Amino acid sequence: MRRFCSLLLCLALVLASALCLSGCHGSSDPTTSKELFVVGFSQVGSESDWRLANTKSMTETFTEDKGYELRLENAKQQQENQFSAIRNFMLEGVDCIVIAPTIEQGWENVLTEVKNAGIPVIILDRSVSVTDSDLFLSNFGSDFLKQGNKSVEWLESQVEGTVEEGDTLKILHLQGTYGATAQILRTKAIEVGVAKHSDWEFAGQLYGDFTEAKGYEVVSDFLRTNKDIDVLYSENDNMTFGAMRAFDDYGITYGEGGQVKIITFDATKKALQYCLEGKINLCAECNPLQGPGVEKLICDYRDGKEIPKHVYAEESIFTKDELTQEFVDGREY
Ligand code: GYE
Repeated sequence: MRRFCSLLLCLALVLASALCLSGCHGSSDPTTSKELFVVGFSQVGSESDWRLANTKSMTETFTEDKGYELRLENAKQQQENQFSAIRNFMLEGVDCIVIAPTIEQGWENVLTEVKNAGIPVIILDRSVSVTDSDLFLSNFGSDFLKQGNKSVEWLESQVEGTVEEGDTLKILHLQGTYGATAQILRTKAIEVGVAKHSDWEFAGQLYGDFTEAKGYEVVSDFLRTNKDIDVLYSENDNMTFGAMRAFDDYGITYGEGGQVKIITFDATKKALQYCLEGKINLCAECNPLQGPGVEKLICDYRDGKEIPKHVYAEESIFTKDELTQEFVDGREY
């Protein structure tokens, strides 16, 4: 009887540890590092508030008490740094690699190496342009074209019938990192908008690399020779903040009742606050809280379930009318 009991106990233990290893929702023992599921995460950088919130979401999701070890590498916006981080992850034999790619091109080789090493890859936030879609399990991110199209539609609704005969609507376009999906598709939306309306034109298209410092620098330079702007279409909040400081320096008014209408992407807390105060006209949301979604994909993969190739977050656009102080205060990022 005793023997039978200890046999049962052994069986129960084996079963429990198997569940710990494969079940994503149960907790495994954090003291036995062997049981942790190791995720190598190659992050773009720390260029924006959006990015910081995205990194935080990942570190708060993949915790030891939930059975994970997250190895985070900051690429400082350099694709080369991502390649070496990923090759190190392979050498270390991590269980899964999550990549937030800086730009779309150039991934074929390194992803083939990872595939040959048998390590699953999840692409986060932006996308990669590869011919073999088996090089990654899934792409969890945002529909950047939809964000751009919604913003352009909003602009159409605002300016329709307001541009005088013989005049044009002058749009200053601040662009993010060239070649990044967020840049390519937000740019596409406004370029299509400008091509569609004979009375819209670009006052300028400036390279802001998604940072506040660069946004301030290039808009300041621009304003030195040209102040004839009706709209700022800025591909992220931080570049917008930089542009707003440049407008302030030159005494150019913006927002509600101002000279320049501002459209910004991300809708982080600070931008929403400005929107509520009437300093920004439109915030197109881009949700950085992607950790839980990535974890769900990893769980499903470990459970042998079918994984969708693309998962897009639900996102909306905000004007002052959709906002309350309570909503802005409750914003997590
Ligand atoms: O809009 C920007 C960040 O790829 C969605 O990158 C991301 C963009 C985001 O630096 O703030």
